[in-house]
Amino acid sequence: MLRLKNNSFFHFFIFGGYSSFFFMNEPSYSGAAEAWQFGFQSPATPLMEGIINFHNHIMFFMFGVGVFVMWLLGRCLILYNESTNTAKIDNFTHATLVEIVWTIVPALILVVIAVPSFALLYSMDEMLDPAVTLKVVGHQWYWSYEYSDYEYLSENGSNINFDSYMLEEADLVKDSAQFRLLEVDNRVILPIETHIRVLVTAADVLHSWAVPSFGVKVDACPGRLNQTTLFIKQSGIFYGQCSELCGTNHGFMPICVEAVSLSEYVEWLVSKTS
Ligand SMILES: [Cu+2]
Repeated sequence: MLRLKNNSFFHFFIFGGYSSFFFMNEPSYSGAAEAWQFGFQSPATPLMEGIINFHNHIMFFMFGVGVFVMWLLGRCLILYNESTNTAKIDNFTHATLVEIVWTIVPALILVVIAVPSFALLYSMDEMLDPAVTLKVVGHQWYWSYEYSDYEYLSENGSNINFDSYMLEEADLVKDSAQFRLLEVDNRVILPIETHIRVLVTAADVLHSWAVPSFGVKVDACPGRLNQTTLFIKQSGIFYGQCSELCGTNHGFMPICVEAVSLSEYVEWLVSKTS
């Protein structure tokens, strides 16, 4: 049901709505891909909502332009057919009015697309005084995570850090909601409705930390620290995968984020540090 409310009219009209219609009876919400999915995953951050809205905005123009160009092509095929050449449109070439129109109209369409595009692009770069910092390190072939803000919580001043490996098929709990190739042994725990800074880097080769429901895909480059922001709006389990070809097990280093309430997050922190 969650999928439905997130699809706007245009998205529904074009194709996303059909996937919502057929998959309305999902048992429970998790941020994972589903079979025969056409549209986006449900957005869990304002950024992903912005991305989906922008997609719908562009699709509107894309369909208009597509239909118009196809119509023009069809007219050309009919009117300029060699055997039945009935074209009597001498003023169509070197016609100043037509040339003004087909220069200005596409320019206006580009402006209407560009303005929200830049707004979205710059808002994705915005870092609002984060309350939590998560450091993500890509390895061949697993992720490791560090929470560097909580040294004072532990007695020996150590940070919270752990590795996150994919669970093998044999280790999955039968009849549970675990996904093959997406479930990990140690999930990332993050609080909802909190501004989170994510710092992404790699230890060996290029990786990419990507979670579709968050609208996040950040390259993990060795020797370089990339930054992105997260504001998760709903609790749940969100899956992603490494999105930069990084070697043999590139497809087997999934990302699993568990978004919980702030109080549950604090409980988890305490259990990790004590
Ligand atoms: Cu990778």
